Amino acid sequence: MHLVVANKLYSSWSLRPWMLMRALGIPFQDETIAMYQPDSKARMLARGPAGKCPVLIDGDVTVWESLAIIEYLAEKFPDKGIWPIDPKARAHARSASNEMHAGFQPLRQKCPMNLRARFAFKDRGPEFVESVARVEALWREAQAQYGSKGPGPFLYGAFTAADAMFAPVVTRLDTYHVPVAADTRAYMDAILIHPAFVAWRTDALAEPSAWDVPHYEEGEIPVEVFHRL
Ligand SMILES: N[C@@H](CCC(=O)N[C@@H](CS)C(=O)NCC(=O)O)C(=O)O
Repeated sequence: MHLVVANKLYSSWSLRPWMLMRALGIPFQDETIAMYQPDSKARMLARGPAGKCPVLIDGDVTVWESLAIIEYLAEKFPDKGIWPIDPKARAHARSASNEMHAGFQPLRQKCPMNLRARFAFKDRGPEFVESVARVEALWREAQAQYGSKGPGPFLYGAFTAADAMFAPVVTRLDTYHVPVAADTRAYMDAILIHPAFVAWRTDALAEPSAWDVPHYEEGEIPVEVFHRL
C-alpha cells in the first residue's frame, strides 16, 4: 500500500493514518508532497480527486479523507484492533473520532500542528479554552469507561484509531504550551513517546527548511526550536 502525505512537520490529517499503520504494523510505503509549492496542487490532484493529503492507494483502490482511510484499513485488517473490540467502546471511539474530524475548530485554527518548534503560551480566547476543555473531558471519559479494558495508557486501553485521530491534538497542546490537567498530560506523554510518533517526528525534522511555512508562526513567540536532522 502507498500512503501519500503532506509535510510531516505540519500535516495533521496525514499523521493520523500514517501513525495508525505504523503503530499497528501495517506495511506501507509513503510519499510526501510538500504544501505551498508551485506544483503542490497538481501533484496532490494526480494522487487523489480532492487534491489534498492523505491519500491511500491500494492497487486499483484510491481512498482519500483520513477517516475513510482508517475505515478502509479496519475492513481490510479486521484482526489489527484498529477500533476497540467491545461494541460500546467501539461506538464511543468512533463518535470521538468523528467529533475530532468535524470539530474543535478554535483549537485547530489557532494552533496549527507544527513540529518545528514550541511556542510561548498565550490567551487564545474563551472558545479556545472551551475546545480544550471538551478534548480533556472526552479523553477522561474514554479512559475512565474503557481505558482499563486493554493494555496500555491509551484512550481505549490498547492503541487504536481514536488515539491516531487525536495525536495531532496532543502535539498542538504540547507545541503551544497549553495548560492541561495532570491526567491529560500523562496521556499526551504516552502519545509523544510512542515509537510511531517518534518515527514521524524524526522524518518531519529531516524535511528541507525550504518547505517551512512561516505564516503558520505569525504572532507566536518560539521558546524552543528543534534541531533539523
Ligand atoms: N478532511 C481531510 C482534510 C485533508 C487536508 O486538508 N489536508 C491538508 C494537509 S493537512 C492538505 O492536503 N492541504 C493542501 C491543500 O489544501 O492544498 C482529511 O481528513 O483527510
